Amino acid sequence: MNRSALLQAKLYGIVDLGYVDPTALVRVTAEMVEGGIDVVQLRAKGREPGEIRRWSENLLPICREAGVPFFVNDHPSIALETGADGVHVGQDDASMEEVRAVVGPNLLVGRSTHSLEQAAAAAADPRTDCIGFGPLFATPTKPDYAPIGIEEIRTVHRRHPDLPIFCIGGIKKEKLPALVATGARRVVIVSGILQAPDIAAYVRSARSLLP
Ligand code: TZP
Ligand code: MG
Repeated sequence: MNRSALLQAKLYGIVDLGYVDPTALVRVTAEMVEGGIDVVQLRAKGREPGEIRRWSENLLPICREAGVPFFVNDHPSIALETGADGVHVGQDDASMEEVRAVVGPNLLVGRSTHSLEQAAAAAADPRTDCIGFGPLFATPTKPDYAPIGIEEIRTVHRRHPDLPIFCIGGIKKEKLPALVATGARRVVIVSGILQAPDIAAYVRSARSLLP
């Protein structure tokens, strides 16, 4: 899996254990894939590494079969050991040097960014394959972060045309037309997807709103 898969990606879904019971992980991931999700991430804050490794092993084949890149949040070694396509790290996680020392040159590495400055720093580092940019709106999924709004979306895309930028935070499908109009090209939706009564239908419909 290389960075071009991320450039083509539009809709990134996170299977977040804050919303999904472990017993439903496989079903939810399969429904996201069925709906046409472009990237899947497993996010399991505060869970045991052994559990995360097992869940990652369970979800990876579903994504692999569909050609969907699979990321593990926060744990470079689990991403490497389970054969995931990538790892996603935050500003307060390991440096890119440390992450690459674990995962090597081939895994995809994503980094959360919360400002134009952080996006520029990530874009300047060729070891970073994609970024999350947000939270755009307040969200219970990441409650401790101030929303950054949508004013900088156009600027961040203009400044970093070759970097896959995924807008994130408080995005529901109803907001997609306005976000696209302000220059967003790729988005992450977490709770909107995971709380939908029909996950595959929600993903399909959100995906269709991203040109
Ligand atoms: N990083 C920035 S906002 C966020 C993360 C993981 C949560 C997005 O979740 P939701 O439910 O789509 O607002
Ligand atoms: Mg993290």
